Amino acid sequence: MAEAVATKTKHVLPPLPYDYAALEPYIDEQTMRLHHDKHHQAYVDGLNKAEEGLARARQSGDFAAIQQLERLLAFHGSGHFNHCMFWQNMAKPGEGGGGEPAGELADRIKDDFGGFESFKKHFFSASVAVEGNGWGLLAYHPVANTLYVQTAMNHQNLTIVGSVPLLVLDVWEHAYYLRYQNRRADYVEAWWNVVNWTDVARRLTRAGSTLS
Ligand code: MN3
Repeated sequence: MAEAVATKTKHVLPPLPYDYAALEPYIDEQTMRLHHDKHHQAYVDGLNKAEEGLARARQSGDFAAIQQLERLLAFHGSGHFNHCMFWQNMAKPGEGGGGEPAGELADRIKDDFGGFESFKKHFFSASVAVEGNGWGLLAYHPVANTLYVQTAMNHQNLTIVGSVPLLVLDVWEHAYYLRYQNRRADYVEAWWNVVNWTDVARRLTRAGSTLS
């Protein structure tokens, strides 16, 4: 009897939690449409394709393409999940977007970075300095019980295994080029106006932060 191929629900593109124009003037509507509908969709499709390829390999027992399949899984899987978080990490300016963190998140940032302003400088510098395509991340590591600013080349390279991202900033050119052209620093500076700190704080709690 042939072994059944495990079939999983395909990944789907989640809708934005706000209008395409909600992050204006900091992130423009056209960028959001292309970024969400085209770029993010491509990662969803790529992840589904990688998972299908892996399922076929298991079924046939032919693992000749395993190295490429695992690479595609990491790239498109990280691309998909990073973007899911990125949209949630932002909100309309003045209506959830912007301002400063509060509560435990603010306390942790003070403990681990010396304060919000020094965290911002660290995160800003790391994000602007990403070589080529990548991300700036604020992540919590449950083993170290520490927040780290990290960077990712492409979607995943250079990050610390086991860390839980709380806040991610896409610095691929497709995220800002239409409005900011080559001025990535201007985009990163403007982006603080749309950060949804409530969402970031919720993720810290869910990650099991044990500040005491
Ligand atoms: Mn992107």
